[in-house]
Amino acid sequence: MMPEFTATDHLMMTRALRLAERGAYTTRPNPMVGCVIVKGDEVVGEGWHQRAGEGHAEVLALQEAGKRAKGATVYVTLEPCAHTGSTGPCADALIAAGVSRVVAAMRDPFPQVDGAGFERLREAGIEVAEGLMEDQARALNRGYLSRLGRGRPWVRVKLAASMDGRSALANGESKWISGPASRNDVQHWRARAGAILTGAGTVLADDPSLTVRLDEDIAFVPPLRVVLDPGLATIARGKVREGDAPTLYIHAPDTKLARGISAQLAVVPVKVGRFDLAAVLKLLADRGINEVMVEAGATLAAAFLEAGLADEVLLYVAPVLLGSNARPLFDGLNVDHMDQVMRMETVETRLLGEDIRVLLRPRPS
Ligand code: AOF
Ligand code: ZN
Repeated sequence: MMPEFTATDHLMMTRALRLAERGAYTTRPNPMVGCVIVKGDEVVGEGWHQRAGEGHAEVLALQEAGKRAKGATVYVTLEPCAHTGSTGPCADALIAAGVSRVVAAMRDPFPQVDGAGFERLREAGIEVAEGLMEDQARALNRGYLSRLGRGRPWVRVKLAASMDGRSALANGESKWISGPASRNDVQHWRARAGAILTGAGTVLADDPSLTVRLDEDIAFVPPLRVVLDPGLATIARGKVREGDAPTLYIHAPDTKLARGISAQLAVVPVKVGRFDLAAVLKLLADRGINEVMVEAGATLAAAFLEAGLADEVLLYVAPVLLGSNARPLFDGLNVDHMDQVMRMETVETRLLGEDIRVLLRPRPS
């Protein structure tokens, strides 16, 4: 039987979801989790998971609530954990505090939890209701759920285009197509990604740093920079090796690192001169990466889409015309017939200064 939720339940879960979001740049590889404790009609405790290794949302909220947690209702965006990881089981802490009811948005698919948290609470006589605003909770932790459920991160391909759908001039120049609001917006998407992935061609042509540049008061954990470089041709150069963020080079088997250079390396099989992108993503998932942001050239962007491995396209369109000599957004998506056309769904549009940001997802074929 579907549990009935009241307007207050919705309001409090909305609040818990907002709190969870505050961890977007810092909780990885852990999920974002928010918690609100309500006694009567008063909020007596709130918390959100801030960093992997630190306190869980429920524990922080219980600390604030103190004795008032007894007999209270707890709203939490993810099933309370039943395992001892870096911190103790939240289910036990809730039981010890004497709460009466736990409302959770969704089950935690983490193998050591996966229903065991709910079971433990119910065994202790606590009323448990699951599934309130589950869609929103799932959307919040899309990357975490992708890694656990599909064994690969959520992949977001970022692109910047002119109004006529071009990415760069024929000579490769692409600087300053999109405006300052777009460039700042990109920093926030980078901050929430576990990894920012590019190709050797982009390192050579654009020399990107792929670091996060946000206002000083915004805390973030630097994402891993990943360079797909079969022959390790770019290893000794580029801003991509500078700064605080780690850099991982993925190369083809049998490629040797030049003497005197040290770098973080991983090998992935190559098929007809191209990396096996599914293997690249598996490798990143195994390293705890929930979300990957692809910031590469037209060939790699197309390769992710063609392989069915792009979950999202984040497109910034600038009000500028680059003309017919300019380069296309994708190189390698060969479409000759209508039935080969790749159809996408527009999830969201937004005006950023004079640019338009479009978030797209491929339609299931
Ligand atoms: C919760 N509340 O706030 C979070 C949960 O290493 P640990 O101890 O932090 O455990 C990480 C796992 O705990 C993570 O994979 C997920 O299953 C769960 N996260 N659970 O009850 C929280 N962050
Ligand atoms: Zn926990």
